[in-house]
Amino acid sequence: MSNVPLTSLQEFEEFISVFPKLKQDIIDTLVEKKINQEIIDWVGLSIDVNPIGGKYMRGLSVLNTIKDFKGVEQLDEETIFLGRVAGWCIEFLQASLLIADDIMDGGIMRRDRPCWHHYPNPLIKNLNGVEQPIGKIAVNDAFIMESCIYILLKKYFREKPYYTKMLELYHEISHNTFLGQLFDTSACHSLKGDFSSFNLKNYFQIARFKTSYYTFYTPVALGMLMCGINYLDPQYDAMKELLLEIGEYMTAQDDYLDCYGLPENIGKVGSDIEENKLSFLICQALNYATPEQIEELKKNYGIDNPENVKVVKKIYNDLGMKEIYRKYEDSQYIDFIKRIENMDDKVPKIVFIRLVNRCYKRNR
Ligand code: DMA
Ligand code: MG
Ligand code: MG
Ligand code: MG
Repeated sequence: MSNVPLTSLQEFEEFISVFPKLKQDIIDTLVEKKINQEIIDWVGLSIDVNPIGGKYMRGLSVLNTIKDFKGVEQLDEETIFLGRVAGWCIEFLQASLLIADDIMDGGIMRRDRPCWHHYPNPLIKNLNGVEQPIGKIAVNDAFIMESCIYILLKKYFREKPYYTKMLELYHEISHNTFLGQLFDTSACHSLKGDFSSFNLKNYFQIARFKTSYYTFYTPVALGMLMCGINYLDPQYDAMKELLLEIGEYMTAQDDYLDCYGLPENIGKVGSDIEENKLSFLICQALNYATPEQIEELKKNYGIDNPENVKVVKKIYNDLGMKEIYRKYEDSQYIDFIKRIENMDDKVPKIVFIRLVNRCYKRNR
């Protein structure tokens, strides 16, 4: 199963090559509205920066799913192009989510550049010699990124028989993600040292809502929809459950990398401990810690101070967190592969294997 190809460099480049056209489509709608050039430039910059620079795992997965269901030889140019457009729409959703997420999480870096709300503001240049950040307008830019989805869907899919279903899918999974983000941020606003809601059951529920739906379920559901398959049919319930669990797995990895990943690999600076996040690592730590260690965690977790963070990381290390994680990552991977092997063929197995392999042992 490890020899299933991930996305080729060529497909990666072809996916990216569609982007300038989509940007132009969006800009054209602003020109039609006779919007000021300054504003058009602002939106243009936001489009140049925010959806770009990620791994494009979500975006690429739509066309991969179509290929896996139909077979590459069956695809015409239009279907391939539309698969990429639908994929870019998920990347626009991701762009909007990340802008908002970085505001809520106090992010500094994203994809090796400043988070959008810290990004140099193109309209207020060097006030008193000091560069000004985008700041609060970033909230509105998150909305604009999200609205780009519907400009593109309307332009390219309006005449398709599945257009309404596609809109419903984007709306529903966006809603689920927003709920997940609410759950995530409200959990970390609990009193410092109050770990009463910090358990793996809550953790995986948050992960499912904030990540799984838009990251794993949506690309596959979209690909199926574009192949004329009703992904909502109960015969695909097991598929949905597996995809949501793969999303939980990827979120646990994100939390591990928040603490142990290298900024040059992950393109961001971890802050889950400082932000009092209900993260995979703190849940695991609470499962293994002695009462004394739990007391120390209560005193030091959720404080934005390097000394307190150091104490938390030392406890993680004393508990053998890297080993706990490695065991989880390996055993979960083996479990996924076994389940995929035992599934019937309603969904080509390669759809899942590609996604699981994309995650396994990732460091970025
Ligand atoms: C982010 O979770 C989830 C969404 C929907 C963007 P997170 O805050 O852990 O992500 P990151 O570590 O990338 O900031
Ligand atoms: Mg977050
Ligand atoms: Mg975040
Ligand atoms: Mg994170």
